[in-house]
Amino acid sequence: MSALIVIDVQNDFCPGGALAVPEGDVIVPGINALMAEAEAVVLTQDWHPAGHSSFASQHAGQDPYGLIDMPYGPQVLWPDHCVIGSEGAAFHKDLTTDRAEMVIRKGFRHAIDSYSAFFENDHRTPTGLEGYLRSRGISTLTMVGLAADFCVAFSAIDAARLGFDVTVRMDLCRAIDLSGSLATAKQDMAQAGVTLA
Ligand code: VGL
Ligand code: ZN
Repeated sequence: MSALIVIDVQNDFCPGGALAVPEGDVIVPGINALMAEAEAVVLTQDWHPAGHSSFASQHAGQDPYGLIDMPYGPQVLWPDHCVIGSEGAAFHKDLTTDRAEMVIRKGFRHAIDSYSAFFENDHRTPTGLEGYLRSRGISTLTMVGLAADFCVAFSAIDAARLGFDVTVRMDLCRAIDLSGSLATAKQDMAQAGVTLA
């Protein structure tokens, strides 16, 4: 059985949002069309408490898009975004959410970020998505959404390492592209055995 995983199609990642991904909204109609045909649909939602440790605003002297060392490894600092319950954290208004059987929220622990839908940024703490998919007999995944070079790439690489058959529809993703991060993400995905379509 297969599932479509729609990553973080939220207002803050769309034009006008706090961490806007260029053209983040143009993929919405194509994602809706794919959801209509999918066997199962999972949505992910970036979901941070106010004052989250990934926000540059919490680190004196640091600007957004800088890099710091966290106890679990390097972490990019972001503008405040996807704060729990805010309009920015809501799904894009045109995204059809009715087909979603599961919404998985991530990044809700103050001290650790979570790009991947499977593991937090320590690469150890599970979100529970693996167990959910396996217990439903789902072994084939198609991923789409935002941002291609962060949450989509981390999710796809983790899924491939866990043994899922993973395809990323790059035409239905858009990237932040911080100093070459999109090219690196594509290379890393291909190397992990992810199919880029
Ligand atoms: C994301 C940066 C911070 C993403 C989430 O969805 O790609 N990127 N939080
Ligand atoms: Zn985030």
